[in-house]
Amino acid sequence: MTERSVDRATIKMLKKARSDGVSTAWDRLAAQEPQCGFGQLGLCCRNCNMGPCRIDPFGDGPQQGVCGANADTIVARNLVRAIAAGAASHSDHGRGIALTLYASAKGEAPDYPVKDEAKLKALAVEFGIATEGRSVQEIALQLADRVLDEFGSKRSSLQFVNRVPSKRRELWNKLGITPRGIDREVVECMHRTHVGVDNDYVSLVLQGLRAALSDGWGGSMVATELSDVLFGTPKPVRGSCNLGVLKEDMVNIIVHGHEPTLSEVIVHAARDRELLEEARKRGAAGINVCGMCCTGNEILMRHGVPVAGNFLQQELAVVTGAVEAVVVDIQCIYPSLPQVAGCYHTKVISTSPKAKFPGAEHIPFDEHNAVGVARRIVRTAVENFTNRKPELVNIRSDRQDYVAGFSVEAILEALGGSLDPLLDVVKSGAVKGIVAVVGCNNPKYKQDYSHLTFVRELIKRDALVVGTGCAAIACAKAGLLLPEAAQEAGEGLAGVCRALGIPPVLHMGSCVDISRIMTVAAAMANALGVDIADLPLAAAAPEWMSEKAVSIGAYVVASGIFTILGTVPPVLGSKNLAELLTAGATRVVGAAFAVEEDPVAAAQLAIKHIAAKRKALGLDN
Ligand code: NFS
Repeated sequence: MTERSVDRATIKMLKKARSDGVSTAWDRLAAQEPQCGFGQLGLCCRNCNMGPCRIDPFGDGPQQGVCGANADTIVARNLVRAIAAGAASHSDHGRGIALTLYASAKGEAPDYPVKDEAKLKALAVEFGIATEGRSVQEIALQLADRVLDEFGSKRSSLQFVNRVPSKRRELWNKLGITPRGIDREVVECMHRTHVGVDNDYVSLVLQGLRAALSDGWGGSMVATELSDVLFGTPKPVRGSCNLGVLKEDMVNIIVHGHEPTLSEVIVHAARDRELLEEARKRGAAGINVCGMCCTGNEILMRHGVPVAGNFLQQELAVVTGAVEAVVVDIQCIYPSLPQVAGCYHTKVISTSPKAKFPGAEHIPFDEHNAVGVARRIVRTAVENFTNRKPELVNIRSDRQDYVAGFSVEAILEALGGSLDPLLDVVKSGAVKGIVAVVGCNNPKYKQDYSHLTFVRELIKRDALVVGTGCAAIACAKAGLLLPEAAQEAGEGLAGVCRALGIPPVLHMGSCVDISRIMTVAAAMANALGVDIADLPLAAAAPEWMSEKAVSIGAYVVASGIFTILGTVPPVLGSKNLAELLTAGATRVVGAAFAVEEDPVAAAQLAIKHIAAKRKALGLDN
């Protein structure tokens, strides 16, 4: 099992899964092998019913599909559709939050009052909405309305694009990739990739970038900013993580998915006196809510709720035999969960009309009666406690403390109110640069190994790491989110961490919160009067797997940040496209992708890139 993960808790539970006769993602991957070579290269097309078609990568067989599309067109169309799906996922999540704010402002969602009025007002000002002498409700209603307009906007640019340095905005305008409506760019991707529309791979990729930008500077940013308004802007908070956060003597509820709307009220309902009494009557000492994946990140950032693990651990949490309910909403949830749960007493409860799971119990979530639904869900879990099979319970003690909650506002506060101290240590070279490490786990690669190796190599070389998503949870499990982890950092970075009392890896939230990283990058560039592409920054998704990660990578590169992918994307079937993404893009948007599966070599690439940027800025002369 050590070839599957570097995480001890994971390895132990994989052994238990095997002895319990439960198959996991790793087993299903083995059953899929060898995986389809055409698919891996991005060379199969199912976009119309003259197909499916595939291009022979060796040049002996067909080089065109029935419609005449060649490898470049097919690979580009597939890539653009992946970006569209990823952007749609983040953006639809953002829409959900905007609709909740709208309902809250109209008095129709009493369980969601505005928690951060200062942030509401700051955003209102950004959107040109008057705040003087107006009630929170009035401002919230107009802001929600205006943000919802961004999805199908008639404007030529999204509002948050104004955060971007002018040099970059001019570049986007020149290239015709300034994102307009959030929905519009996704629709245009689907239109252009329909049979017989856009067949030029460069033109297709540019639209892909525009859709991705509508995610990063649109849907994701909406999700982050309005979540802060509704649920509070994160501040540094201590918590603990890994499967050891489950408690043998308690009702364990795992909330898994992405939208904080659900998890926030479940956390609340689990503190309800009557439900706690019910739990005690059934012999439980209390109710223990834990997060999983990005929903875990949302509630850990705001409440320090423990996180049971990252993407590849969702089935393993059930394998502990100690989980009464896994409550899911949307995204990154395995369809296999009800099947695994069937081997234990665990109930899988789906809640979103957008995401149903055969074998799960569906309790539809309703933001107008959120706490009522949350209580029903928690009660279902409590009632399930007596069905636990003690002979199948095995919670290992692996747990690790961390500090998370580094929103932009929290970082500014740690710096004493302005970005200057950060810019100063970057200029002095104590911090060489900043690297964003984000994204998933992927069973094709040893779980957490690439994340941790990459991050450790970077902090050793004085690069400050900012993380989100499953990458950040990997760092949390390894103790890298503690201020004490500064001892693993190089002298310069360690000194800065000690002076500010921060860890060398800052957890900035869930995947939509990569928008926080973009906001910081833009603010740094604006403060220095340069473009984002001029800064000593890099990004990496060492173990990515989802279409959302493809969209993220695309908007990060289009924003001017060099991005390293640790798992190979399905684009190698087109030499032209691969060249465009890994080299040509630098000439177009000032940044490109690199693909490097070895995390040590990947870290060297990031460090080299940062050194070049420092030199160009005249910092190390
Ligand atoms: Ni983001 Fe990957 Fe999912 Fe979060 Fe985890 S798998 S792209 S990190 S939970 S969204």
